[in-house]
Amino acid sequence: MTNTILITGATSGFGKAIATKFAAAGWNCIVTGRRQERLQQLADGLTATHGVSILPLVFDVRDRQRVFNQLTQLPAEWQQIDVLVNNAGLAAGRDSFYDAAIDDFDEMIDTNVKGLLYVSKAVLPFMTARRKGHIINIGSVAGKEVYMNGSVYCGSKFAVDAISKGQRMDLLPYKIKVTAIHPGAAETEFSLVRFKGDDAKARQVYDGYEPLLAEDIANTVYYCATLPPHVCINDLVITCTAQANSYYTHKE
Ligand code: NDP
Ligand code: 8X3
Repeated sequence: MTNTILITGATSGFGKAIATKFAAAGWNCIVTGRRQERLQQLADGLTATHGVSILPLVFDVRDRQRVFNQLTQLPAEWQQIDVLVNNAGLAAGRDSFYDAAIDDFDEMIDTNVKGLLYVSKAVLPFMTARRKGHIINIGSVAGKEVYMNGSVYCGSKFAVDAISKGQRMDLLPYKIKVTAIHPGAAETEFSLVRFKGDDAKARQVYDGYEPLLAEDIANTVYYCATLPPHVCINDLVITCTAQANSYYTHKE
């Protein structure tokens, strides 16, 4: 039987690369995001290239009602979700706590933390019913060490780390794996979003070293998702070779 993966935030970056990786390996994919046109293009391209089924679902993970409407009423043939990747997320701004906008705080907490909770809760009954499944949460090195001007983004990713640990313990009786993957700097649309469309500022983040690519994270997710049933990677920190942690990146 064909495997099914659900990936949130698949219109760009890690999520798009994860969908592409799994579709190429013959998995059917549920892909989500807010930008409908991009999702449809991705779905059409993956079906045409790899002959798999793709279900695009447009919703904002912050909208609790829509998350539950969309995910709890999936067509029967899409309910056997083997892997859920909670990837949708963002940083909004890089400002001192004093200067930062409260709207930015809301956006990060609502997306990175509450969105992940809503999607997990909506999908979980399909997994517990089968006593089988795998939740892969995308955290960050920012969820391991706090850096200046990143208090709330870091806080949201510390929450992802803690929630992943809690989910793992609570879901043991249901044989559901929980993996948290914590990437360092990767060149996606992440910095463009963080700096609200300021391309020059976004590019600077990746100057002077070779950052991770979205495909590196997709390969890592694929590795974790395809281990034997008795093996679970619990927690995985991945950076480019030039980066040691949140604080130290060697730039030339
Ligand atoms: P991108 O900006 O390239 O992609 C983010 C994705 O999340 C998009 O598909 C976007 O879709 C989706 N998304 C954002 N907000 C929402 C929302 N409210 N509802 C639904 N979907 C949403 O960034 P990345 O691929 O880099 O980021 C993916 C994840 O990886 C994030 O959780 C990020 O925090 C994390 N991360 C990124 C790192 C990096 O350096 N790039 C490093 C460590 C972690 P749309 O806008 O269409 O809704
Ligand atoms: C994204 C990586 O270092 O910008 O989570 O926080 S970082």
